[in-house]
Amino acid sequence: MTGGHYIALSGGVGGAKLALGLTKILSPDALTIVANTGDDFVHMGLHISPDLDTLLYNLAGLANRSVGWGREDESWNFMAVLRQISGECWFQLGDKDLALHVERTQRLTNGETLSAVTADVAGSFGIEHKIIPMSDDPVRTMVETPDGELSFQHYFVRDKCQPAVTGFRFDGIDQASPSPGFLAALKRPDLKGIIICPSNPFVSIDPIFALPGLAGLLREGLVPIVAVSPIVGGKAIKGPAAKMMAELGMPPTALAIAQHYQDVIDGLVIDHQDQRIIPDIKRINMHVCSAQTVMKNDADKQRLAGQVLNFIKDLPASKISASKISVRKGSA
Ligand code: FO1
Repeated sequence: MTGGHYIALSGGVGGAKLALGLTKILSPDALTIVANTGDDFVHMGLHISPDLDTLLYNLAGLANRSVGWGREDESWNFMAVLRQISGECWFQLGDKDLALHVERTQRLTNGETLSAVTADVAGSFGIEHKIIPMSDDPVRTMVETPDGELSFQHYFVRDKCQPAVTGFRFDGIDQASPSPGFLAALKRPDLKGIIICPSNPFVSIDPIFALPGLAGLLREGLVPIVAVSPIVGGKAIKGPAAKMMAELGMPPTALAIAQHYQDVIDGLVIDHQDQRIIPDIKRINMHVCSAQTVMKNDADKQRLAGQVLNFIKDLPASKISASKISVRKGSA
């Protein structure tokens, strides 16, 4: 693997799989994983950071691999008593998971940054790779529906993604800055590429790109940006991405993903199942390659990570079309 540094942008479940694959190939100094924090919320007085925690648990080998969030070998005594005393039970907090939320809340209340707390927890879990929040400032994804706005976790967990979405708002984004670790990675002279993991584009990736100043930093870096489509064969592997696309009037296809990211990315990795749309993606001036993007085990994750890195290496910055550079010169 030639040297250089890569940034991976990730939400929860799907993104964490590719992030894990990348850690099997890239050394800790060659990779920075940036997690969406738009899903964060304060629940029963506790600051919960679902995408950061999904990444932490996946990289520490502690994740509940079947459910996709939380820890394996969890116990549920806290929830059992909470139910008994008629507490809020729509959001499941395992006993071991709870310790992380209590400790994080305590340290944030004492004035520590989310980056600092995350770095310490990662170290305690034996994780050597950098997992950092997109921002240390509060950003909260609000889901717009015909009946008004919902906080993300109310939409996703309490209401089980049932409400039709009409749009999204990232509350706090105008006052938020990219986290120090994110800024440092973007400014590294050896930065070779940015990888958008197969997470939900609207609620896991768009909040990251919405950070003020990021477009300008992407222009300065001027490195290839590649995304892995979270839509395979017309549906999302997990989560509400395809349902959201349909509700937003977009066909739930990898081509629609290419169009959604069109002004930002230089290349898209799609699944072999979607090879027939390769000409359509090339027609919108985007590089494309197909791979097995459905990751069922660690070997799949590592293989896909290798294919993404090979793809991104073949996209020298000079291939970034003028239109993208102008967009990256965007107002932000
Ligand atoms: N998702 C659920 O569908 N139900 C839950 O009860 C739930 C609890 C939970 C606790 C901690 C945590 O870090 C994540 C949790 N999630 C739960 C997943 C979470 O809502 C999603 O991972 C993200 O917000 C979307 O990726």
